[in-house]
Order: sequence, then C-alpha cells, then structure tokens
Amino acid sequence: MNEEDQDRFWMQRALDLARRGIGVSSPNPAVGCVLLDSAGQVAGEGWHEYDRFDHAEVAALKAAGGPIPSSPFAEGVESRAGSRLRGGTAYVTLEPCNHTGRTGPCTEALIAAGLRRVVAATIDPNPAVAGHGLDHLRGAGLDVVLGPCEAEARRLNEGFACWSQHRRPLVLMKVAMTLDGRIAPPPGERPLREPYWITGEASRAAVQTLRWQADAVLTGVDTVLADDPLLTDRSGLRRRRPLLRVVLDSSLRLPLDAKLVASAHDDLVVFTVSTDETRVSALRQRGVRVEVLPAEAGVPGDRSSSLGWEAGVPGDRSSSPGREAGRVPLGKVLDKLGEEGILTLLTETGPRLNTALLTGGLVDRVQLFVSPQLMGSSAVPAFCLIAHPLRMDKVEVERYGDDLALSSLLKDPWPQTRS
Ligand code: AOF
Ligand code: ZN
Repeated sequence: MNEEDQDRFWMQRALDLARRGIGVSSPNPAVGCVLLDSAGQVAGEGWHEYDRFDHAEVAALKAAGGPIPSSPFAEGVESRAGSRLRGGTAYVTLEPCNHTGRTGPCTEALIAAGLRRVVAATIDPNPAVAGHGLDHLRGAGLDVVLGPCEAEARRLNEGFACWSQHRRPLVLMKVAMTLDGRIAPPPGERPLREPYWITGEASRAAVQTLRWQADAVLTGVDTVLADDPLLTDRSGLRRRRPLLRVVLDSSLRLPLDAKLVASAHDDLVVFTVSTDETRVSALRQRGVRVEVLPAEAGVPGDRSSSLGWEAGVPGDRSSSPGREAGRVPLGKVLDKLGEEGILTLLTETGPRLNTALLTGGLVDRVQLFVSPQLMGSSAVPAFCLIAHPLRMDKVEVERYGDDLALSSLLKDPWPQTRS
C-alpha cells in the first residue's frame, strides 16, 4: 500500500470512530482520531462526546498512555504516552483545534506527544480554528496532510459547519411523497388526526435515523391537525439531548389534546405570532414552551389556496381566524434555534411550509423518499407554487424496499477554501 492508500485506510477507521459521536457530540462536531506509533501500529483511538469533554485527539492520547492532565498538556503526554508515540502519526477527521474552549488546544497535546505527522480529513469550519490549527502544527515542524476522505468527513458534520459559521442550524428538508409529488390523498378521503403512510417500513426506519442525527424536528400546525404526529426519535439509538420538537403555529390552533402536547416533556416549543394569552397559558400549563415572535407579512409563493386540494382541510386559510395576523418569521425561528445550540433541523411538514422554506432559500439539504405510486392531482401536493424551479445536484440515491431516497445538498455549508 502506498502512503495515500494508507492514509485513506486509517482515516476510514477514524471516521468509524467519529460516527460513535453522532447523537452525543452536538453542539460540538463528531470527530474521530487514530494514533499510530512509529512502527505503524495502532497506539490509541478516540472520539469526541460532548459530556466527556475530551476532544477525539485527547481521548486517543489517553487511550495510548493513560490520563493526561488538562493543563499543562506537555508534561502529562510526555511522561505517559510520549515515548510510544514519538515519531508516530495522528489521523483526525477534523483539523485539531488550537484554542482553549471547554478544553485545551489539541495541537499542543499532539506536539507534546512527539508525533511526527498529522493527517486531517478536513479543516475545522469554526472561524476560531479554520486552518490555524494546521498552521500551528506545521510551525512546530510536523508534517501535515489535509484532505484524505474529505467528502465523507464533511458529510458527517454538515450541521456543525453551518452552525459554527452562521449560528443557524442546517435545514434538512425531508419529504415522503408519491411519484407524482403527493403527500396524502385528497382531504375527505382519509381519516384525519392519524398519520397517513406514503412510504414503506424501510423508509420510515430511515426517517427515524434522520431524527436521531438531528437536534430538532420542525413541523407546521396544518400537519399536526391532519396527522396528529408524535415526532419523537424512536430509533433506539443513544442521544445526549432529547430531540427538540418545534411547531410553527401563527394563530395557535394546536389542539390541547394533540399527541405532541400530551407527550411534551421539556422538548416541545411552539413558535407563534399570536398574542392570545388564554391559548398561550393553556399550552404553557401543559409543559409546552411558547415563543411569541413579531409577525412577518405573507411569504412569496405561498398562494396555494387556489389549487383545490385545500377544501375541507382543518383550519383552511379562508375559514380560519388569525391567518391575516401574518406568518411566523422563519429566519428568526432559525436564529432562536441556533442560539440554543441546535446544529441540524429536520423538517417534516406540509405544502405551505415546505414551499415557504424553499422560497425563502432556507433549505440546505433535501431528502426525498419517493414511493412508486400515483395519487392524481386532487391529492395533497408536497409543494405549492415554487417561485424558482428547484434542481437537485450530485444526488445520492438509496433504495428502501420499493421506495427510492434522493438526497442532495442545495447549499454547501462548508468553506470552499483549503488551508
Ligand atoms: C478537535 N477535536 O474532537 C473536537 C473539536 O469548547 P471545546 O474545547 O470543546 O471546543 C469546541 C470546539 O473545538 C468546536 O467548536 C470545534 O471547533 C472544535 N472541536 N476539535 O480538535 C475534537 N470536537
Ligand atoms: Zn481539540
């Protein structure tokens, strides 16, 4: 194996370790690290979990040689792990940090261990690091290689890349639809207040995985009225914070007996522009967090009522009071979720909100689950009138039973420059 192949081989191992951090590293990135000694043998492995504080590099150094005092790094590493690692190589899925946050700089720990070479899959998009970690290692005389398995490493931390630069979550729009772009039969031809499944079981299990990977899930009150969803993470996989369930409800139509409300446990937030104190306090009494935002005027492209499928939908705009009060400002919702350390927001909504999010240019990645069936034009569409046609690029295609899943990045959150 030449050196490039070896670098990719060990980086794949580091990526496997990094994946152990999914669900437990946010609001930090999921990072993995493999340390080789000078003979090319694995000396230590580690990954980052937020509650354990240690970054992947420090976790691996500890695995290689026992505990490392957080400060000063040099002493601890030198005495315990240093001899074995001298002349060795570190494989890290993200550029090592060189700043002091909750923990000390990983660059110093690696240098102190006597490593000769550091291979990083990608730069750290955090503006506090962004290339400086690698510069610091080079300055200390280490060989630095950047780029093996970069695409995979970036795919793993898209949410972190978005949030660390813009303090807004990455928006992942999930839609489960028919081949003709429908998400439910015409209103009146299905029982209301229970979910209607378009896709098969395998796709639905994949959606549970998406919820596990996300910090929050967003829906609109229309979807709650139609489906009465629970929106919990039932993947059974480990996570450190409950999935935050977010409902946009401009005029507070969320029924008090909705499953979402009944199951609220510090994990349900409703964003509204309504100042109806009675509704607000009824929800708050049931453990629902209600955030009242200033209203935004109508969203461009949201002119769906002429399409016909809305007749009979609960809360149809023509008959519902409070609609004219304006819309929940989507950008402000994202800012607020960003402040709370939400890195990835999964959306599972209906046509109006899907359209508003797309038209507002707020969607970063789309994931469409397509079921091989046709429902016809009277069924509920996934999208309303879209101002600018959307074309997916570099599509990842997966198959779940008879369904197809198409995933595509609309806006790459990663900085384009390499250090
Ligand atoms: C690494 N290795 O395993 C991780 C890194 O507050 P702190 O000290 O935990 O620092 C958090 C920042 O460190 C985070 O924003 C990101 O830039 C970087 N994460 N860096 O070298 C790791 N998780
Ligand atoms: Zn670090």
